[in-house]
Amino acid sequence: MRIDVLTLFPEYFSGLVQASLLGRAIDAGVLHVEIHGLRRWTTDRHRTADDMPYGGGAGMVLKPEPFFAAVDALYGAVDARPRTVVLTPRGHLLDQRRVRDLADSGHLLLLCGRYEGIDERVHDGLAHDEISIGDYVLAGGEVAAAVVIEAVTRLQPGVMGNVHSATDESHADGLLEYPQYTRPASFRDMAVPEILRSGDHARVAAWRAQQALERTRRVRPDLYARWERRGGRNPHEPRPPSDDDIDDARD
Ligand code: JFH
Repeated sequence: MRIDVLTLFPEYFSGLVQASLLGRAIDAGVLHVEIHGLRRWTTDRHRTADDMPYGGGAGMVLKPEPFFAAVDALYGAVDARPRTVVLTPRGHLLDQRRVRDLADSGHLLLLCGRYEGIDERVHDGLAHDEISIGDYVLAGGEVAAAVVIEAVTRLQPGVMGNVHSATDESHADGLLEYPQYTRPASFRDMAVPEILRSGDHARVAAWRAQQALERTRRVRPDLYARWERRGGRNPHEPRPPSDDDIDDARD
């Protein structure tokens, strides 16, 4: 998979691409990441990428020209463009289903804004999706792009061995994870639950399911309600399509 990033702050990504998961994926040839500094496609002597918002209001908005110039220069024809995603607080909420979908695109382009955001014509003319990583406001799209890169990378074949097939499926059943323990059996007066050391696999499974359920009800009543609505079991059943599935495809 190839992931390109367009950003005013390319240096934000230098540590990331060398970090263990991504670094390994890149070394293994499973992932190719290219970070592009947006200022390269500015034309005035001050390398200006932002301007005041039409209609007034606080802050600055990123100009459209550098984004379009970058995309033209990097990919040329419209049908040669990667799947282009803008990170923005107004986007579709990122969840594991969307991560899976992005991970299946062979080539992603992540557009990172700053200040108050990006000129709407970039959204209209270049973006296939708008994605938010959560309902809080970051200072720019870079951290959100890093989240997407990491989540998508661990789904690439060969990156994780097979550990996520099982765990992600169980997360996909819509419940939070059960508590996990490793040695020692007792640590600072905190003991590992006896059931987990019993070797009774059926009781272990039942205990884990009950723990997951209790935790979900307490911490994530929204997930719990959905889990109940869906019949209270069943990993990964196809669900009826929702409006959120339809992203305005451009080009
Ligand atoms: C980003 C920023 C918008 C406007 C009401 C809430 C926001 C500040 C580019 C993604 C997630 C981001 C994110 C992504 C890209 C940019 C800062 C944007 C507003 C109106 C203020 C600039 C933030 N999931 N959170 N944040 N900003 N307000």
